[in-house]
Amino acid sequence: MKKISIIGVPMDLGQTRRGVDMGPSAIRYAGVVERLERLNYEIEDLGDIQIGRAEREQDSPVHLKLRNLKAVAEANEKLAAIVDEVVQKGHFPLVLGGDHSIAIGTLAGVAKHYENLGVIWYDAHGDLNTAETSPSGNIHGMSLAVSLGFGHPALTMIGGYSPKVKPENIVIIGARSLDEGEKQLIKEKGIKVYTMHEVDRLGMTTVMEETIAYLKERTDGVHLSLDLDGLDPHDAPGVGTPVIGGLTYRESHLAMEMLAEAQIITSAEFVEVNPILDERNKTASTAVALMGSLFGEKLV
Ligand code: EXY
Ligand code: MN
Ligand code: MN
Ligand code: MN
Repeated sequence: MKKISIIGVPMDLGQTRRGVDMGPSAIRYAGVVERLERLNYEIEDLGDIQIGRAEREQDSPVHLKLRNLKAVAEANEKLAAIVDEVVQKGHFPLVLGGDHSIAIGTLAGVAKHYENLGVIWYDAHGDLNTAETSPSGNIHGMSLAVSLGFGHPALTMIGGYSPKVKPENIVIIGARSLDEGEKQLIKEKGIKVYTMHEVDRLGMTTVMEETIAYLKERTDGVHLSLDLDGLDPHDAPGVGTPVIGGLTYRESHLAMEMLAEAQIITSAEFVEVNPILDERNKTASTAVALMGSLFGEKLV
């Protein structure tokens, strides 16, 4: 039987809205353990990683460009070590966020186990900023760039190595809010992106068929980093940086079902669930429903 280890990361220091630290709790309340047990997985819930405190501007010279750098780096080091152990013992790491800065630690823990780790970045955003290009100084908008080796060494060197992932092994799906510096990095590095424009034109079936074929050809494992703001705010209102015109609940289910069928996903994280901004835990429940599909739930 396949074993899944759940790791909660109540991180909110990678951005400025309160409440995303309660994401792991909300996802557990929405029944993640029961849902996956029903699919005959053995679940080990490792609880939550401890997160430090918000820093003050006067205590950190880079605070305005890299908010809470020290605390974010420390938490991600911890996360990387735990994820590393989980992969080592042959379990599937399922990380619950927390803001998207935690992808830095997840990828640091996972990537060393693969020659060519693939990454699906399901997100309204690219998270490809550096301190120089970021309009906000929020590290959750930098996590993919950091994993590519771009950014402050306190972040890029988490886990003791860099980079974690190669640009040609990444597929971004659902993008509709990219900053200038991010667009430039995408072009320069040739990162594969299905913006909402391509999703609209091709349809989710083709997007996923192409994504799966592309990653199968070049990678030996695939990490799914699913930011709930990739979905339309109508379906996932409980996120800190909503962007209209997103992926629907149905499109997202289809994507997860096709990934389950292709059996390519080797680790996953679901991030940016903010219960304070949510409507009756809808976004956490959506996350759990998508996890159900990702792990093989069928309608009949
Ligand atoms: N691109 C903007 C920034 O870097 O500040 C917004 C980033 C939002 C990141 C969200 C979680 O995916
Ligand atoms: Mn075991
Ligand atoms: Mn994100
Ligand atoms: Mn996002």
